[in-house]
Amino acid sequence: MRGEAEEGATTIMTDLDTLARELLAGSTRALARGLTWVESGGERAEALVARLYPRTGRAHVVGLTGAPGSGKSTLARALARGARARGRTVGVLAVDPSSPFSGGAILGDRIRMNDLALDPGVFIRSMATRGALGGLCRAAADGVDLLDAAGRDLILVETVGVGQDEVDVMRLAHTVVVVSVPGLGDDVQALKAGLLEIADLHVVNKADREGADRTLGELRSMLTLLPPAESPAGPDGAPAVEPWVPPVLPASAAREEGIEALMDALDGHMAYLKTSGELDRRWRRMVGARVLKIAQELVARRLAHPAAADADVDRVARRELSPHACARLLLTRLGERTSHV
Ligand SMILES: Nc1nc2c(ncn2[C@@H]2O[C@H](COP(=O)(O)OP(=O)(O)O)[C@@H](O)[C@H]2O)c(=O)[nH]1
Ligand SMILES: [Mg+2]
Repeated sequence: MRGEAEEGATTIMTDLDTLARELLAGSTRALARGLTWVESGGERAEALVARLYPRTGRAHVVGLTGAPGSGKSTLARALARGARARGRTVGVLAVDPSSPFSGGAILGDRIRMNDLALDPGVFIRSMATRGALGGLCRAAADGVDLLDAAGRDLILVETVGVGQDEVDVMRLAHTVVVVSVPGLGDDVQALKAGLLEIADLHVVNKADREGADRTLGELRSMLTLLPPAESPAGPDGAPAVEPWVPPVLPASAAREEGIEALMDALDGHMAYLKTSGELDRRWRRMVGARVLKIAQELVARRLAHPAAADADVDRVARRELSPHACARLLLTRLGERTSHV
């Protein structure tokens, strides 16, 4: 938690060059400060990402998604420990789209993850962007860039698997892990949220509980109903590689069971992405989606100044202009304005 002393100390670091340099050198304080910048967005966040973006591309970005309470945070912590045991550094971004009123939950996450706080090789941060249209995705992607540039080998992005925004956050990951728990309800929920389609890996967490085997079986048979993945051609005309079949793995994050197998599967997926050439294609899709999100956020924020449209809307009210023509007019004007929003 930030106190006055730290605030005071960090103000001398607000200079972009210093911040970027310290972040690249691995300073966790600079990382924390930078994440606060990208959380609030705006000009300095853009400038920081612009500075760091060329230094990204090393990390394996893994998305963890699933219903609230399925154990994503616990799993992130277990994976962080496992990765540390393999000599890797870790960054965890818990992305929370909720309103200002749910600050308690965010704080709770921070406290639960505290036992790893003494290891500088694990950096954990909850991120909230309050009500900003598309801002969640933008901030999450920027946060991943910062962690990547700071040299974190494994980046875990945790988000509740409800709503389009969160599915979009998962599209920023190389590997998407969908977390379910024993019991049918959650599988149906995953299906509803379109999560089955984006899963590269399934974890049935809380396998210490009754019914885990049944859930594993149900999930596996549900997956056979999905259309088969296209067999990707190898890079440079190499023979086609077998399509990836998402593994369904049991785990008990709380007891740290099944974590090694899960880490092997994560490595296996990255190896698949590389050998199949899918990594480049996926990366292209990832940045494409990201650019679009940023553009959407910019447009949404500019349109959020209703005064700019007042005169035109008056004309619509008088039926001098159609609503469609007015909307197009607004967009044209947006393109003409160069001001930073
Ligand atoms: N029995 C059992 N409980 C777990 C396991 N993993 C997490 N939990 C518990 O489930 C609750 C929700 O966990 P949390 O990680 O906060 O879930 P999240 O909302 O998905 O991040 C907590 O009380 C955890 O202690 C597990 O493997 N087995
Ligand atoms: Mg959580």
